[in-house]
Amino acid sequence: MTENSPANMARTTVQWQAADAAHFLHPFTDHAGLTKKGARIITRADNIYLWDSDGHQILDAMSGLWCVNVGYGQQALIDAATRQLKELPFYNAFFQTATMPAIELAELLAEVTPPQFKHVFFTGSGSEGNDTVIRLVRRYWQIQGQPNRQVIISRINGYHGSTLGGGSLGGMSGMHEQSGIIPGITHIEQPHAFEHGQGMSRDDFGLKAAGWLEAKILELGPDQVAAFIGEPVQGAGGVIVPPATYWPEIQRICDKYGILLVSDEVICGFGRTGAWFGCETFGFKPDLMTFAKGVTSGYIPLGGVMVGERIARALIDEGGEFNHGFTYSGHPTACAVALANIRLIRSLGLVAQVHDDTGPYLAERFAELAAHPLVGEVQTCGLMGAVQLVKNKERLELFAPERGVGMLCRGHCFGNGLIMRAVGDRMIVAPPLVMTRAQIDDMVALIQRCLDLTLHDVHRQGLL
Ligand code: PXG
Repeated sequence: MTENSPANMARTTVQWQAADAAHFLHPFTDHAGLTKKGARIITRADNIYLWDSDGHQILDAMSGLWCVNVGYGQQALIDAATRQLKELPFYNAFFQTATMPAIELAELLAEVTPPQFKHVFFTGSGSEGNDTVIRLVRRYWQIQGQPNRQVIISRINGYHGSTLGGGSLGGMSGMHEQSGIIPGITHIEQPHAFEHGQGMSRDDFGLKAAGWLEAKILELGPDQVAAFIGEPVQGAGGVIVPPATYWPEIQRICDKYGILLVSDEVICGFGRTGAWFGCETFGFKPDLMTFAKGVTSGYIPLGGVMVGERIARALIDEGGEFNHGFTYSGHPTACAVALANIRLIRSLGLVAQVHDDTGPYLAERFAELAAHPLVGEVQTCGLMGAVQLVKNKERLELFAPERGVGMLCRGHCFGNGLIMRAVGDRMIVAPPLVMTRAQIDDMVALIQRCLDLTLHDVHRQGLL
């Protein structure tokens, strides 16, 4: 144990694990498996490091869950929350009322987002943000007198949250199998060159993958299609960085058929890609933009949708009442933390740091990992990176999924003080944006060691 806080002293790790197993149903978890193993209890954090209840220090290369952009322990965010909790912990924004932090945050978001955005709709999470997108898009086309435009096109292996709307927009088959999808949503294939574009140039593949959108629009009939939604870089799907040609071509196709373009910036927003928003890195101009996570660096839940003027004007000037909203739309304490967080991102110059310094350095260091015998591809974008594990480097042959090689590697990461995620056999990182070059070196050394340990296992199990 690293500190004598009452919480840590009260029970042993095993006791915490037993209480956890007895009462807490974790998200996206095989509960029986976790009960057997026992959860890892995280007790505190600072900068890019976590500590568990047994006193182990862990390098958090996933920023909590893609969100702690400014790192842990930032006093400005703690002070902002404390001040606001004392002054006015909560008031709603229904019934013609507003609070100052929500107004100020709306103003600041209009400043840091691309120029087409002057309005925001606040939610409590990214999933609620994407449900709001569905309602905004459909309401917009009603107002336009084109109520048949109902269908939203998204992508296989995209992730847009876990409400019924978010899960339906997402292209995760495991979720669809368990609860179905809501009507009026259809999926096209993802722009994953490793999987679908072998033997083509990346640029040609980007155009081909965007062409799948046009084919789907023509199949459905353009007058039935409301919007296309995608993450600039697919995060939960495995840090799938699209070719540079992809998004400009998607934009051209959406413009050609008058279809709304939605950028889900829940992971890519607030500096992750080396610009304030991923759509700026990839050169497109969305009508709507979902955000969450990095808006408060995860210190407190907040999400929302930036609403472009094309939609905002219709909604405001012609829409009457928009029958949608949440108790926590514009939560003053969450908004106060977001204000402090965005100001800190600015004052620390984190976006430029990722763009000019640490992003390129991560790319350089990850390129070295490509030489490892288990690695078939590496990709980075800003401070996100992926390492694809393969059985045969020359033929880019994958391991059988049931071998669980990615999980083997993830186990070694856990055992060696590194949090790195496995998406199948794709190992991914998205560290806090405050990460320094020296810390990138530490992280890459840990990854290298875990790859070696995984290679050793793979040899021992005769998997090569
Ligand atoms: N859109 C994107 C692009 C996301 O990554 C959501 C929406 C939903 O946000 P909320 O706040 O409702 O969770 C997300 C969330 C993973 C993982 O395993 C990723 C997310 C959530 C949980 C797990 O990588 N992203």
